Amino acid sequence: MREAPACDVLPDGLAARGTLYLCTLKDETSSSLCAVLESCRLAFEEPYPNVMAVWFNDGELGRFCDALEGVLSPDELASTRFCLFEDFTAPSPADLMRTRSLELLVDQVQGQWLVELLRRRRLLTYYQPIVRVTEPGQVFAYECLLRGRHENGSLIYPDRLFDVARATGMMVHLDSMARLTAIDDARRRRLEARVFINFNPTSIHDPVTCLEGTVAAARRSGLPPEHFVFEVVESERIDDLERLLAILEFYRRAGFRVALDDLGAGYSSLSLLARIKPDYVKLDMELMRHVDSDPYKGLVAAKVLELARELGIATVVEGIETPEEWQWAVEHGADYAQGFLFARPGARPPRSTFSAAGGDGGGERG
Ligand code: G
Ligand code: MN
Repeated sequence: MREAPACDVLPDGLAARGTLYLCTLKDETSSSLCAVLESCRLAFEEPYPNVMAVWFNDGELGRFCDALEGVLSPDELASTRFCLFEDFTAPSPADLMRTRSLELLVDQVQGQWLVELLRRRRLLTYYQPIVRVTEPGQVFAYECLLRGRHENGSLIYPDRLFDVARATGMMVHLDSMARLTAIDDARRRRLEARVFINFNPTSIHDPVTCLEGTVAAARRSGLPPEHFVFEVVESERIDDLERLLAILEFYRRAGFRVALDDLGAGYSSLSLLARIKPDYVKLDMELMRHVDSDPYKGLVAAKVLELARELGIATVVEGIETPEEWQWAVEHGADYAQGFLFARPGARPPRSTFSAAGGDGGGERG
């Protein structure tokens, strides 16, 4: 297990030049490694069988790790050990304690890319409207969706950002910076509508220090706290309910609202709904897809809406793509809706392009 990282301090970068020692279990792995080293034109020698000393300079570690992809199997990556030195001296016996799996080096090198991205704040917010089900032409709120930007300007999608962050132990950093980016952007745009901001509680070890930055940014924004709704994502990964409750309590005490995201997806459990009593619950798009024509989904979704109503929790149906799905939401008393039917996410907060009167769903209002 990695140690809990500090939320606001980015991990140190890797040495730019030095010596990399590699030690493999098998001769075949060594041969594959030598081939990769040669293809990268790295200078190396084999002081012992299956031990390689590699001299690297600026950028070469990155090229080496990229070149490993698809050459070494995951098992080989995991079983090969490495040790890194910032100079060109030979290791001492004490350095045996410092060897780690090559898998981790690849993670760290990938993480370098993310460290740079975060340092240079190459993150931006996309917006997707959330509408009142009975007034689908009016924007009630926006969900803030994270995007990264490559140096060449092309977009990086959140799945990729979060995969790398998870693999490199940088979830706290990415998640916290995503929240700050969303809050600052909302402030700059003086958004009148509420903003829903995703947050990943699995990345928070200490709510007070980790969330202080978020609370301070929201206060600085001058927007009222109830303007911000924090959506708990990946609730299926939450193994410590007490900690989650403490985090939500912290947000609420600061005047924010909270939502439970993706209910009905994966393992996201109904019991969480009753335990955490969020202000909003979002029904996952997987559950809503063809909800109007799939009797099983229709029944489950209707029951979730009923339960939320009894608990006094506002409901948001996600991923609405067709007038029929929207119509179902009207008939079953969902409060709010989000989805491509109304608008796709955009860099500038989009309007809703679907209205009850103009929609080809018939235009009746429930
Ligand atoms: O899990 P969460 O609610 O944060 O998911 C938001 C994601 O869902 C965004 O990436 C957004 O692009 C996508 N999304 C939003 N509305 C729709 C929709 O109607 N259909 C599909 N397929 N994806 C959607
Ligand atoms: Mn969400």
